[in-house]
Amino acid sequence: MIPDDAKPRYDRDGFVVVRNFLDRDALQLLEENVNRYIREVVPHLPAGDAFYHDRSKPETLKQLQHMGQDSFFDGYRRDEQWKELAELLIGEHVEAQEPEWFNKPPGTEHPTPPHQDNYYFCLRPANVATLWLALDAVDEENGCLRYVVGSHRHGIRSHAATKVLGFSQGITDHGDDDVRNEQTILLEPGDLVAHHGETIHRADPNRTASRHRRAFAMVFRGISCHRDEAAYARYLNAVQQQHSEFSSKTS
Ligand SMILES: O=C(O)CCC(=O)C(=O)O
Repeated sequence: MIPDDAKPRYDRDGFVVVRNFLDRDALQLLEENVNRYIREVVPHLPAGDAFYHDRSKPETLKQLQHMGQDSFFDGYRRDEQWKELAELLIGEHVEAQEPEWFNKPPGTEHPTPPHQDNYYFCLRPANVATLWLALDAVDEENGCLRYVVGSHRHGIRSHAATKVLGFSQGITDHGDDDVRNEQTILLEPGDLVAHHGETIHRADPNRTASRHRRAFAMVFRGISCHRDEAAYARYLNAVQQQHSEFSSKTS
């Protein structure tokens, strides 16, 4: 299931695709729980844990954070299959952050700005990986991920505030060279892509009329990482500012 060359590819490119990471039963169990969470938990969550394109339209739900507040998802952080892949790629014992869910609902202008996850996490060393599992078929039309190949080897680029709720920071000097070196990641439900915390990535909006682009993700950090607290406080400040700008627009 995990390809033999997963680790060398991840080290070289900053990402690796694992086809059929979850079999049918495991995918079904995950989907059932995501659907239950959306139906039963999401309506009671504070705005910071569930982002909508338009809060008055439940079908425009686009991002869930802090899913570990649910006992299924808290336990899922310790799932052996996910942990095994994360440890292989990161090269040390890991711990999982709380699960997240990302959607691009059809007919919404919701791009993912180019960014590096570790600009948000502020972990040193950057022994951190995001494991992102497709729940829908993901392609160029509905907003697949696009990675700048090898970009995890060149450090953190300059970021600044974006206008995209859920992705508060984007790379300021992202340009043609980055786009030329991008690889698009086309996935079927149950396929997974893992990326290094410093790999530059982005995604276009969903241009389809009716297909969602749902994904479930967990971030794993090596136990040797520590957080640069000063950098993290600056990041949290920027997030807070973005959220208050969004709530003053919608209230
Ligand atoms: O789902 C997306 O469009 C972006 C996800 C992402 O940037 C991440 O998981 O690091």
